[in-house]
Amino acid sequence: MSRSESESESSSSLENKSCEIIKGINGLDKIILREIHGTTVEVYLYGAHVTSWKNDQGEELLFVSSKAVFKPPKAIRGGIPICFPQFSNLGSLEAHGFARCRLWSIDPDPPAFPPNVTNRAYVDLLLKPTEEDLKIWPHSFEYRLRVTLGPGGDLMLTSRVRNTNTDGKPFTFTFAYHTYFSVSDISEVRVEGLETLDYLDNLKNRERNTEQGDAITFESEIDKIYLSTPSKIAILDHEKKRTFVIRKDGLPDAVVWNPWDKKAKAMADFGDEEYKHMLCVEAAAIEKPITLKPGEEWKVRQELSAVPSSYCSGQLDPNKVLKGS
Ligand code: TA6
Repeated sequence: MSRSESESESSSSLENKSCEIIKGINGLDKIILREIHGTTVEVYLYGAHVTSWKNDQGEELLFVSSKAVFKPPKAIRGGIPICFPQFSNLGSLEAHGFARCRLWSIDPDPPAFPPNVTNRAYVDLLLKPTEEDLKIWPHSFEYRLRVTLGPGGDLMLTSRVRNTNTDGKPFTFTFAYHTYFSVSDISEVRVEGLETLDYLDNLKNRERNTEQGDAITFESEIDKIYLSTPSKIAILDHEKKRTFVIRKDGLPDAVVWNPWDKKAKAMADFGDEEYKHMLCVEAAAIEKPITLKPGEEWKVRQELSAVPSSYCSGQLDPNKVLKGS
Protein backbone atom coordinates (compact mmCIF):
# COMPACT_ATOMS: atom_id res chain seq x y z
CA MET A 1 0.00 0.00 0.00
CA SER A 2 1.46 3.33 -0.97
CA ARG A 3 2.22 5.64 1.90
CA SER A 4 -0.06 8.56 1.04
CA GLU A 5 -1.22 10.39 4.09
CA SER A 6 -3.73 13.16 4.42
CA GLU A 7 -2.71 15.09 7.49
CA SER A 8 -5.35 17.19 9.06
CA GLU A 9 -5.55 18.98 12.37
CA SER A 10 -7.48 16.77 14.72
CA SER A 11 -9.93 18.23 17.20
CA SER A 12 -7.70 17.74 20.21
CA SER A 13 -4.25 19.17 20.47
CA LEU A 14 -1.97 18.32 23.34
CA GLU A 15 -1.09 20.93 25.91
CA ASN A 16 2.55 20.95 24.89
CA LYS A 17 3.06 23.18 21.80
CA SER A 18 6.10 21.18 20.59
CA CYS A 19 3.78 18.27 20.33
CA GLU A 20 0.59 17.96 18.29
CA ILE A 21 -1.75 15.16 17.25
CA ILE A 22 -2.87 14.85 13.63
CA LYS A 23 -4.28 12.21 11.31
CA GLY A 24 -1.64 10.06 9.63
CA ILE A 25 -1.87 7.21 7.12
CA ASN A 26 -5.31 5.60 6.88
CA GLY A 27 -6.59 8.16 9.38
CA LEU A 28 -4.54 6.70 12.23
CA ASP A 29 -3.73 9.28 14.92
CA LYS A 30 -0.11 10.28 15.13
CA ILE A 31 1.83 12.63 17.35
CA ILE A 32 4.42 15.01 15.88
CA LEU A 33 7.22 16.22 18.15
CA ARG A 34 9.13 19.30 16.97
CA GLU A 35 12.38 20.50 18.43
CA ILE A 36 13.53 24.13 18.13
CA HIS A 37 16.37 23.39 15.67
CA GLY A 38 14.07 21.57 13.30
CA THR A 39 14.39 17.91 14.22
CA THR A 40 11.08 16.04 14.32
CA VAL A 41 9.70 12.72 15.47
CA GLU A 42 6.40 11.06 14.59
CA VAL A 43 4.77 8.39 16.71
CA TYR A 44 1.49 6.63 15.95
CA LEU A 45 -0.90 5.89 18.80
CA TYR A 46 -1.26 2.52 17.07
CA GLY A 47 1.51 0.49 18.64
CA ALA A 48 3.05 3.63 20.22
CA HIS A 49 5.07 3.20 17.06
CA VAL A 50 7.77 5.75 16.22
CA THR A 51 7.73 5.91 12.42
CA SER A 52 9.92 8.93 11.73
CA TRP A 53 12.95 10.70 13.23
CA LYS A 54 14.29 13.50 11.02
CA ASN A 55 17.40 15.56 11.67
CA ASP A 56 17.57 19.36 11.39
CA GLN A 57 18.21 18.95 7.63
CA GLY A 58 14.96 17.05 7.26
CA GLU A 59 16.79 13.77 6.55
CA GLU A 60 14.91 10.64 7.64
CA LEU A 61 17.03 8.57 10.01
CA LEU A 62 14.70 5.62 10.50
CA PHE A 63 13.69 3.05 7.88
CA VAL A 64 10.01 2.39 7.18
CA SER A 65 9.22 0.07 4.29
CA SER A 66 7.46 1.61 1.31
CA LYS A 67 5.18 -1.44 1.59
CA ALA A 68 4.42 -1.02 5.28
CA VAL A 69 0.77 -1.69 6.09
CA PHE A 70 -0.65 0.98 8.41
CA LYS A 71 -3.74 -1.06 9.22
CA PRO A 72 -4.49 -2.95 12.44
CA PRO A 73 -3.90 -5.74 13.32
CA LYS A 74 -0.71 -5.75 11.23
CA ALA A 75 2.43 -4.30 12.79
CA ILE A 76 4.00 -1.37 10.91
CA ARG A 77 7.15 -2.56 9.11
CA GLY A 78 9.94 -0.25 10.19
CA GLY A 79 10.49 2.62 12.63
CA ILE A 80 10.68 1.40 16.23
CA PRO A 81 8.23 -1.43 16.96
CA ILE A 82 7.79 -2.14 20.68
CA CYS A 83 8.26 -5.86 21.30
CA PHE A 84 6.34 -6.64 24.53
CA PRO A 85 5.51 -8.89 26.41
CA GLN A 86 7.44 -11.32 24.21
CA PHE A 87 10.46 -10.95 21.95
CA SER A 88 10.11 -13.97 19.69
CA ASN A 89 8.34 -15.23 16.61
CA LEU A 90 7.68 -18.49 18.44
CA GLY A 91 5.93 -18.78 21.79
CA SER A 92 2.24 -18.52 22.61
CA LEU A 93 1.65 -14.89 21.68
CA GLU A 94 1.64 -13.18 18.30
CA ALA A 95 5.14 -12.52 16.95
CA HIS A 96 7.00 -10.07 19.20
CA GLY A 97 3.99 -9.71 21.50
CA PHE A 98 0.83 -7.64 21.13
CA ALA A 99 1.92 -4.16 22.33
CA ARG A 100 2.88 -3.02 18.80
CA CYS A 101 -0.57 -4.05 17.52
CA ARG A 102 -2.71 -2.20 20.06
CA LEU A 103 -4.09 1.33 20.24
CA TRP A 104 -2.27 3.24 23.00
CA SER A 105 -3.65 6.36 24.65
CA ILE A 106 -2.17 9.66 25.76
CA ASP A 107 -1.21 9.04 29.39
CA PRO A 108 -3.61 11.08 31.54
CA ASP A 109 -1.31 10.75 34.56
CA PRO A 110 2.27 10.81 33.25
CA PRO A 111 5.32 10.42 35.46
CA ALA A 112 6.87 13.77 36.47
CA PHE A 113 9.92 15.02 34.56
CA PRO A 114 13.08 15.38 36.65
CA PRO A 115 13.18 19.04 37.82
CA ASN A 116 16.26 20.01 35.74
CA VAL A 117 14.81 18.83 32.43
CA THR A 118 13.72 21.76 30.25
CA ASN A 119 13.02 20.16 26.89
CA ARG A 120 9.34 20.25 26.03
CA ALA A 121 9.20 17.99 22.95
CA TYR A 122 7.82 14.80 24.44
CA VAL A 123 4.71 12.68 24.66
CA ASP A 124 3.62 10.13 27.25
CA LEU A 125 1.67 7.10 26.03
CA LEU A 126 -0.09 4.38 28.03
CA LEU A 127 -1.13 0.79 27.31
CA LYS A 128 -3.24 -1.42 29.55
CA PRO A 129 -4.48 -4.91 28.57
CA THR A 130 -7.95 -5.31 27.12
CA GLU A 131 -10.27 -8.15 28.15
CA GLU A 132 -9.12 -9.91 24.94
CA ASP A 133 -5.48 -9.43 25.88
CA LEU A 134 -6.10 -10.87 29.36
CA LYS A 135 -7.40 -14.04 27.73
CA ILE A 136 -4.09 -14.61 25.94
CA TRP A 137 -1.78 -13.10 28.59
CA PRO A 138 -3.60 -13.17 31.95
CA HIS A 139 -1.67 -10.35 33.61
CA SER A 140 -2.65 -6.78 34.48
CA PHE A 141 -0.01 -4.19 33.67
CA GLU A 142 0.46 -0.52 32.92
CA TYR A 143 3.03 0.22 30.23
CA ARG A 144 4.05 3.87 30.02
CA LEU A 145 6.19 4.97 27.09
CA ARG A 146 7.77 8.44 27.03
CA VAL A 147 9.09 9.58 23.64
CA THR A 148 11.38 12.60 24.00
CA LEU A 149 13.13 14.69 21.36
CA GLY A 150 16.14 16.29 23.02
CA PRO A 151 17.50 19.79 22.26
CA GLY A 152 20.34 18.22 20.22
CA GLY A 153 17.93 16.12 18.19
CA ASP A 154 18.50 12.94 20.18
CA LEU A 155 15.54 10.57 20.36
CA MET A 156 14.90 8.94 23.72
CA LEU A 157 12.39 6.21 24.51
CA THR A 158 11.74 5.47 28.17
CA SER A 159 9.58 2.48 29.08
CA ARG A 160 7.99 1.85 32.45
CA VAL A 161 6.14 -1.45 32.96
CA ARG A 162 4.28 -1.97 36.23
CA ASN A 163 2.65 -5.20 37.41
CA THR A 164 -0.87 -4.19 38.51
CA ASN A 165 -2.08 -7.74 39.20
CA THR A 166 -4.51 -7.89 42.15
CA ASP A 167 -4.20 -11.65 42.44
CA GLY A 168 -0.70 -11.46 43.91
CA LYS A 169 0.80 -13.10 40.82
CA PRO A 170 4.14 -12.05 39.32
CA PHE A 171 4.61 -12.02 35.54
CA THR A 172 7.59 -12.58 33.30
CA PHE A 173 8.30 -11.00 29.91
CA THR A 174 10.97 -10.29 27.32
CA PHE A 175 11.36 -7.00 25.47
CA ALA A 176 13.01 -5.13 22.61
CA TYR A 177 12.98 -1.73 20.95
CA HIS A 178 13.03 -3.16 17.41
CA THR A 179 14.73 -0.15 15.81
CA TYR A 180 15.09 -0.03 12.01
CA PHE A 181 17.91 2.39 11.09
CA SER A 182 18.03 3.91 7.60
CA VAL A 183 21.43 3.28 5.98
CA SER A 184 22.76 4.26 2.58
CA ASP A 185 24.15 0.82 1.63
CA ILE A 186 24.26 -2.14 4.03
CA SER A 187 27.52 -3.33 2.46
CA GLU A 188 29.12 -0.03 3.59
CA VAL A 189 27.94 -0.25 7.21
CA ARG A 190 29.81 -1.50 10.28
CA VAL A 191 28.74 -1.94 13.88
CA GLU A 192 31.16 -1.25 16.72
CA GLY A 193 30.73 -2.41 20.30
CA LEU A 194 29.65 -6.02 19.85
CA GLU A 195 33.04 -7.53 19.01
CA THR A 196 34.06 -10.72 20.91
CA LEU A 197 30.62 -10.97 22.62
CA ASP A 198 28.58 -14.15 22.88
CA TYR A 199 25.40 -14.27 20.82
CA LEU A 200 22.45 -16.54 20.10
CA ASP A 201 22.12 -17.18 16.37
CA ASN A 202 18.48 -17.09 15.30
CA LEU A 203 19.54 -18.59 11.97
CA LYS A 204 20.86 -21.67 13.79
CA ASN A 205 18.07 -22.33 16.27
CA ARG A 206 19.53 -19.85 18.77
CA GLU A 207 22.84 -21.74 18.93
CA ARG A 208 25.31 -19.87 21.17
CA ASN A 209 28.51 -18.59 19.57
CA THR A 210 31.15 -15.91 20.09
CA GLU A 211 31.59 -12.93 17.74
CA GLN A 212 34.96 -12.37 16.14
CA GLY A 213 37.23 -9.53 17.19
CA ASP A 214 36.48 -6.97 14.51
CA ALA A 215 33.57 -4.65 13.88
CA ILE A 216 30.57 -6.38 12.36
CA THR A 217 30.12 -5.92 8.61
CA PHE A 218 27.37 -7.27 6.38
CA GLU A 219 27.48 -9.58 3.37
CA SER A 220 24.45 -11.81 4.04
CA GLU A 221 21.43 -12.37 6.27
CA ILE A 222 22.11 -11.80 9.96
CA ASP A 223 19.82 -12.45 12.92
CA LYS A 224 21.84 -12.50 16.16
CA ILE A 225 20.98 -11.75 19.79
CA TYR A 226 24.17 -10.39 21.38
CA LEU A 227 24.32 -10.96 25.13
CA SER A 228 25.52 -8.72 27.97
CA THR A 229 26.33 -5.89 25.57
CA PRO A 230 27.84 -2.48 26.48
CA SER A 231 25.62 0.51 27.13
CA LYS A 232 26.81 2.11 23.88
CA ILE A 233 26.74 0.66 20.36
CA ALA A 234 27.80 2.54 17.20
CA ILE A 235 26.46 2.00 13.68
CA LEU A 236 28.74 3.63 11.12
CA ASP A 237 27.35 4.51 7.70
CA HIS A 238 30.40 5.01 5.51
CA GLU A 239 28.66 6.57 2.53
CA LYS A 240 26.57 9.01 4.58
CA LYS A 241 29.55 9.75 6.86
CA ARG A 242 27.09 9.35 9.73
CA THR A 243 27.28 7.33 12.93
CA PHE A 244 24.22 6.30 14.90
CA VAL A 245 24.94 5.86 18.58
CA ILE A 246 22.60 3.79 20.76
CA ARG A 247 22.92 4.51 24.47
CA LYS A 248 20.86 2.08 26.50
CA ASP A 249 20.06 1.57 30.15
CA GLY A 250 18.60 -1.59 31.65
CA LEU A 251 18.69 -3.47 28.33
CA PRO A 252 21.57 -5.95 28.40
CA ASP A 253 21.07 -7.55 24.99
CA ALA A 254 21.17 -6.27 21.42
CA VAL A 255 19.63 -7.90 18.36
CA VAL A 256 21.21 -7.30 14.94
CA TRP A 257 19.00 -8.19 11.97
CA ASN A 258 19.09 -7.79 8.24
CA PRO A 259 16.85 -10.16 6.23
CA TRP A 260 18.99 -9.91 3.07
CA ASP A 261 17.58 -10.75 -0.37
CA LYS A 262 15.78 -14.08 0.10
CA LYS A 263 13.87 -13.14 3.27
CA ALA A 264 13.21 -9.66 1.85
CA LYS A 265 11.38 -11.24 -1.09
CA ALA A 266 9.40 -13.43 1.32
CA MET A 267 7.97 -10.46 3.25
CA ALA A 268 4.91 -8.90 1.57
CA ASP A 269 5.34 -5.67 3.54
CA PHE A 270 9.00 -5.24 2.59
CA GLY A 271 10.51 -4.26 -0.76
CA ASP A 272 12.73 -6.84 -2.47
CA GLU A 273 15.70 -4.43 -2.54
CA GLU A 274 14.98 -2.62 0.74
CA TYR A 275 17.35 -4.81 2.76
CA LYS A 276 20.16 -2.73 1.23
CA HIS A 277 18.97 0.39 3.02
CA MET A 278 18.15 -0.75 6.54
CA LEU A 279 19.68 -2.38 9.59
CA CYS A 280 17.94 -3.36 12.81
CA VAL A 281 19.99 -2.92 15.98
CA GLU A 282 17.61 -3.53 18.88
CA ALA A 283 18.21 -2.76 22.54
CA ALA A 284 16.61 -5.70 24.31
CA ALA A 285 16.11 -7.88 27.38
CA ILE A 286 15.84 -11.43 26.05
CA GLU A 287 18.37 -13.87 27.54
CA LYS A 288 17.25 -13.15 31.09
CA PRO A 289 13.45 -12.56 31.06
CA ILE A 290 12.19 -9.91 33.45
CA THR A 291 9.93 -10.93 36.35
CA LEU A 292 7.85 -8.33 38.19
CA LYS A 293 5.90 -8.89 41.39
CA PRO A 294 2.59 -7.01 41.83
CA GLY A 295 3.34 -3.33 42.39
CA GLU A 296 6.89 -3.57 40.99
CA GLU A 297 7.91 -1.31 38.08
CA TRP A 298 10.61 -1.97 35.46
CA LYS A 299 12.14 1.14 33.84
CA VAL A 300 14.47 1.11 30.83
CA ARG A 301 15.49 3.49 28.09
CA GLN A 302 17.32 3.87 24.84
CA GLU A 303 18.71 7.14 23.49
CA LEU A 304 19.54 7.43 19.79
CA SER A 305 21.80 10.06 18.33
CA ALA A 306 23.11 10.60 14.81
CA VAL A 307 26.54 12.22 14.65
CA PRO A 308 28.61 13.18 11.59
CA SER A 309 31.46 10.71 11.22
CA SER A 310 34.34 11.20 8.87
CA TYR A 311 35.15 7.59 9.57
CA CYS A 312 36.29 7.01 6.02
CA SER A 313 39.10 9.53 6.54
CA GLY A 314 40.09 7.66 9.69
CA GLN A 315 39.41 10.78 11.77
CA LEU A 316 36.60 9.15 13.73
CA ASP A 317 37.87 6.59 16.19
CA PRO A 318 34.74 4.48 16.87
CA ASN A 319 36.13 3.60 20.27
CA LYS A 320 36.21 7.29 21.20
CA VAL A 321 32.51 7.47 20.27
CA LEU A 322 31.81 4.42 22.42
CA LYS A 323 33.97 5.48 25.34
CA GLY A 324 33.14 9.18 25.09
CA SER A 325 30.50 10.90 27.26
O1 TA6 B 1 14.57 -8.90 15.46
C1 TA6 B 1 14.83 -9.87 14.50
C2 TA6 B 1 13.58 -10.70 14.25
O2 TA6 B 1 13.22 -11.45 15.38
C3 TA6 B 1 13.83 -11.57 13.03
O3 TA6 B 1 13.89 -12.92 13.39
C4 TA6 B 1 12.66 -11.24 12.10
O4 TA6 B 1 11.60 -12.15 12.30
C5 TA6 B 1 12.33 -9.80 12.54
O5 TA6 B 1 12.47 -9.84 13.96
C6 TA6 B 1 11.01 -9.27 12.06
O6 TA6 B 1 9.98 -9.77 12.85
P1 TA6 B 1 8.49 -9.24 12.53
O7 TA6 B 1 7.60 -10.00 13.47
O8 TA6 B 1 8.45 -7.76 12.77
O9 TA6 B 1 8.25 -9.54 11.06
